[in-house]
Amino acid sequence: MIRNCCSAAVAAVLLTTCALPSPAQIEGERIAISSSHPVAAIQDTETPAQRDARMGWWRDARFGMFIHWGLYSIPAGTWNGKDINGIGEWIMNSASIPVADYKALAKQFNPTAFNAHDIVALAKSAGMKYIVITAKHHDGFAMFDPKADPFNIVAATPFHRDPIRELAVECNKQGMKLGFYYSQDQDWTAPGGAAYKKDDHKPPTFHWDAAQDGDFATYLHNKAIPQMKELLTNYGDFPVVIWFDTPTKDMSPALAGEIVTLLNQHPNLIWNNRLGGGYKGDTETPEQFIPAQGYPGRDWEACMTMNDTWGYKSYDTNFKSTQTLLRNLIDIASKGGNYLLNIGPDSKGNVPPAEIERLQEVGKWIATNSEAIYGTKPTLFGSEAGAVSSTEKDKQGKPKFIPAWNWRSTTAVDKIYIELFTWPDGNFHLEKSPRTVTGAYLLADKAHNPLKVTQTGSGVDIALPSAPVDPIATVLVLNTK
Ligand code: H79
Repeated sequence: MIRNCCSAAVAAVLLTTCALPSPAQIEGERIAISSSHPVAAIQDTETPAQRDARMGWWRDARFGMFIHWGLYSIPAGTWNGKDINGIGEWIMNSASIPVADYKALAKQFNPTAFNAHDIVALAKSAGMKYIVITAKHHDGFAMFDPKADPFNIVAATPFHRDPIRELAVECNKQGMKLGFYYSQDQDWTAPGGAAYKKDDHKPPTFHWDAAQDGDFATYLHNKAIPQMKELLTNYGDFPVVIWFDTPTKDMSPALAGEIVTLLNQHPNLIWNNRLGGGYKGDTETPEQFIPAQGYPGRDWEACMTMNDTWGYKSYDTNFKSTQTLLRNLIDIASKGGNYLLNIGPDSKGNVPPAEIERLQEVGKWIATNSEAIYGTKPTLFGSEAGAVSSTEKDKQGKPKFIPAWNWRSTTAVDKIYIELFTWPDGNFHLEKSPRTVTGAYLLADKAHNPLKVTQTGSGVDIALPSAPVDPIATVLVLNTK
């Protein structure tokens, strides 16, 4: 008998089409199904305990590396001598490059400097716990070795190597997790796959070459689903994540259901909210912004670039400072999210030095302060993140959230971490402490020399040294009960 299920109709659907009706699911408390799907996804049928177990490593991880790498790294933001505005991996679309011309780039792609060991080691040294790489972006070029379509790095380039396999091997060796980004909806070089059409978006995002004409379902059946099958089965323990993107209305509930049937065969897999067809997936995915309060009750991951592009652009040097990147990580952790921070290797496979430098600096901070990031829970306060303006409005006309950057907080069972961005003069003062503070020290101080704690009514004062240990963020640890 199915208990705790929303409606008889959904229960019937579950019984007839769900791939995984195990006894545990039938016995357990069921997570409510929010919309009726032709195929129940694992998120619809698992118990909260099963969900916690599946999401556990991901929730603890907090920091991952996004890699956008593909043929677009060859033009690197320039086409026919013109700089093309916008994000580098969109150049085929933004410059309306004909399919045949874009496909011809494959013959020049020979990234001999690519070194999977070094990339995984870079992620490790940055303190990242997982990598998500573009197995196929919107341009339709596969960075792996699919039998399903010859437009791929092994068959169509002089490189003839599968960087996804090399990364999988290295991730295994170095204890890193690996996930795949797969553009399931847009595929600008496959007939039927140029999914951003006139109806959905303003020019120049509709298809621009007759070679793109075709039927979306045919594209999905002939290319995307077979390739996803190969990605899900040919790489050992990986992927642990599938990162979908840009669903349009072409991805009907029925077509998305076919993909879900495939995903359900991999019960530990985590996938995001961008499949389409009404599926919510596991994670919210704010892109290029950090939500004011996170997403209470939902797992979430902010994906962000270090400069203004995902795929390599030779002239984009607008890199954020290490301070900004690190404070973003802390801000996100304090709101219960993960930070998926992008690198964009060039057409030889080199990671831009500005990216390496920043990642190593972030990693240095984490090496000292990891305890305040991994496996922590969100802030017990909240108002330190900022406040809604009484005068300014955002783009939607709602009161604008103005972030504050004095400090953030993360939480453990018996500790409160305060990540101080602005160094207070003398004391760190908490107006109201949610727990009794029994002691305090600076995390960077290996001796844990106690700092003076003074109770002030319902609040507390912590006496600080005159200067921060790290001007970007110094972590104050409060022992609590
Ligand atoms: O993979 C990265 C992006 O390529 C992808 N998501 C991240 C993770 C993404 N696809 N679409 N979008 C992000 C947003 C779309 C932006 C657009 Fe445009 C605005 C498409 C058309 C107008 C930017 C400007 C790209 C072309 C012109």
